[in-house]
Amino acid sequence: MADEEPKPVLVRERLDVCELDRVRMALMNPALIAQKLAERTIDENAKPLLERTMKDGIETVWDRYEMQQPPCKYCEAGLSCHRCAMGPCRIIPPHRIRGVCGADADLIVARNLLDTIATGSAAHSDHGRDILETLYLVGMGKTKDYGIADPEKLRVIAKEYGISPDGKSSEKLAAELGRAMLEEYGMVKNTLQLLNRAPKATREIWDNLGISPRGIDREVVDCMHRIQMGVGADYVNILLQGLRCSLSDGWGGSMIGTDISDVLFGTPTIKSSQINLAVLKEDHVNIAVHGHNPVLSEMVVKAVADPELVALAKKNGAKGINLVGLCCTGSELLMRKGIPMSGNHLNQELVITSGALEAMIVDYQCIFPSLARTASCFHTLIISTSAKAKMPGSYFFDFHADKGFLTAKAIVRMAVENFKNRNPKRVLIPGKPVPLMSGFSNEAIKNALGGSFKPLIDLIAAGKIRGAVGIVGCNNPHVKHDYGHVTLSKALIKKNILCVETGCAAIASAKAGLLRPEAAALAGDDLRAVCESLKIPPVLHMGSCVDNSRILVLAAELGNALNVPIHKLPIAGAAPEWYSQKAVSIGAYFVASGVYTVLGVMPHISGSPAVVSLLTDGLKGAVNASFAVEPDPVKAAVLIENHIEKKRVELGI
Ligand code: SF4
Ligand code: MSK
Repeated sequence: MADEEPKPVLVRERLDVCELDRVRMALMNPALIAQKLAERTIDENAKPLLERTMKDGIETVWDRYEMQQPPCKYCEAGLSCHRCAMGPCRIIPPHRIRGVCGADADLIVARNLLDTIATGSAAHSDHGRDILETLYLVGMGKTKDYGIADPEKLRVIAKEYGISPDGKSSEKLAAELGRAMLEEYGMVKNTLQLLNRAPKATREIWDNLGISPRGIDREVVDCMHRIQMGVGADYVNILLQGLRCSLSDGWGGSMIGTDISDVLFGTPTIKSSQINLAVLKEDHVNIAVHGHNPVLSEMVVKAVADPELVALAKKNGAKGINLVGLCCTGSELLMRKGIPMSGNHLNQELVITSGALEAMIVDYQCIFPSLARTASCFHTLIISTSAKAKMPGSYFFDFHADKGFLTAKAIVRMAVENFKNRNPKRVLIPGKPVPLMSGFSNEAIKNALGGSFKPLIDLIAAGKIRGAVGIVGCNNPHVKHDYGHVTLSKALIKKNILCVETGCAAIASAKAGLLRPEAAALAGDDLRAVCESLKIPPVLHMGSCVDNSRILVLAAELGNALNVPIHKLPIAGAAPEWYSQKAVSIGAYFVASGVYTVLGVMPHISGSPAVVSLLTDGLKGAVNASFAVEPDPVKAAVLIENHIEKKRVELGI
C-alpha cells in the first residue's frame, strides 16, 4: 500500500481577528497615507499593498513599530536586566548604578550582548544541523526523497575532514562525513575543522586571543553559562566569548549549512530569474515559502511540479502552480533553482495582502508571529512545518526528511484546494517583476573568472576593483524599507567597489535592479568595464544568511592566495538594516575574522561607553578590525571607502 500523505494539525483555532482598527482607519486621510508610504518603504511594488493595509485597517510591522514608540530608553541602551528573580534591574544614574547582584552598566550591557550573539549563533548552527542530519539520513539510506546533487563537493569536503573518498559510494561518504560533521557540534577534540580554511595568520590571532571555537554547541552553552547570575563578571572576558561563539557560527554551523546544502541540493551556478511582489500570478495557485531551511523548500519545489497536483490545480480553475520565495529560504531556491523571489523581510505581510496567495509555508526564523492574523483577513493558509516554530492559527505539519516529499505534497495539496476560496475581487498584484542574475557561489564566481580567483586579485591589485564589501542582513522598521541597502550598494559600486550580498540585503538590491548586468551602468568606470566584459552585475548575490560563510571563504581564499591574514585585505562588511540576533552573530564573526563592519542600526549597547569603545576601537588591538555604526548609508559608504583605501596603501597596491 502506498504511503499516505500526512494530515495537518491545526495549531489552536484558525484566527479570525481581522477587525478594522479605528486608529488606523483614521489614516484614510490621503495625505497621511501618502506621507506614511513615503516614510516606510522605497519598494514601489509594496506601496499599493501597504496603502491597502492602511485603508483596510490591516495591521503591519510598521503599525506595530509606531505603537511601540517611544521605546524604553533603558532597554534601548541595554541597561535593563531581568536575568534573575532578584531583579528586574535597570541602571539609572546617579543612584541606581548597580543591579541587586552588583552588576554594573558594563556588565549588564555585555551580558545582554552575549545573549544576543549566542541566540543568533544557535539559530544558524541549528539550521546547519538540520541540513547535516538530512545528509546523514541520505548516507544511511533512510530517506529516498533526497540525494547527493554535488558529489564532487562532497568528496572535496570529505578530504578536508581526513576522510578518503577512494572507492566509496556517495552514500557511504555522506554517512561518514555526516557523522564527522555532527561531531563538530558537541565534541571533545576542541577545535573545528573548517577553521583551517582561514589564513594561518588569522588563525594565530584567534589562538593567541583564546577565541578559537572548540565546538559549535559548546560555545553557545558557554555563553549561556556565563550570563547566568554569578558567573561572568568581567565585560571584556564576556565579549571575547561573544567573538568565539560567533566564530563557531561563521566558520562552523553556518559554513556546514552552506556546504552541505550545496552537496544535497547543488552548488549554485549563475542563472536568471525575477523578483518583487509582482511574481505572484493572478491565474495560478500561488504558494510562498518563507524562512530559512532548504530541506523543506526543496521538497516543495518537487511537489509543485507533481503532475497530479498540477492537474488538480487546473481542475480547480487555475492555470498551474506558482511557487515564490521570501527571505532566505527564497534565496536558497533562487540561488540553486532560479525560483522567483517575492521579497524580503518587510514584504512578508504584504505578500499575503495581495489576496492572491493560497498558502505561505514557513519553517523557521524571521517569520512574524502575527502572520496568521494577517492571513485571517484573506483566504491564505499559513502552514508551519517545524516543531520549533508552531504558530497559533496555522496548520502544522511535522516535517521530517524521511517523509519529505509526501509531506510537501500534502502541503501543496492544501494550497491547491484553497484556490477556490480566493476572492478574485480582492486580488491586487502591483507592477511588473524585475529581472535579476543570481547564483554567485564561490565556485560560480571562479568559473566566471576562468577557473580561479587570480583574475579578481589582479583586478583588485590593478585598482580596477578597489575592494569588495559584503552587504548583509535584514530589514528593520527603524530604517526606511530597503533604503539603507540600496543607497549603500549604489554608493559603493559608484566608487568601483564590488558588492557581494546575501539575505535581505541582496533581495533589496535585486528589487532595485542592481542584480542585473545592466546595473553596471551605475558603477564607476573601472568596475563598469569589468562587469561589462564578464557580463555580470556589480552587485553579486551570494545567497542566504548562512551563506555569509561563502563571503568568509572568499575572503580566506583571497588571503591565502596573497599569503596575508584577512584583516589586511581591502574588504569590509555592512549591515545597513539589520534587526536579528543572527545578524549580530554575523557582524561579530566578520569583525573577529578581521573584517571592518559598519552597522546601520545601533545595537543596544549605548548604556556602556566602555563596551562601545571596545567594539568600535579596542578590538583593533585584538583582531585588527572593529565595528562602526553609521545610520546614513551615504556616510557609511565613505567610511568603507576610506577603510578600503587605507588597506590598499598598507598592502602597497
Ligand atoms: Fe538584577 Fe543582577 Fe538579577 Fe540582572 S542578574 S536581574 S542585574 S540581580
Ligand atoms: S531572512 S536574518 S531578515 S537577512 Fe535571513 Fe532577512 Fe535578516 Fe532574516
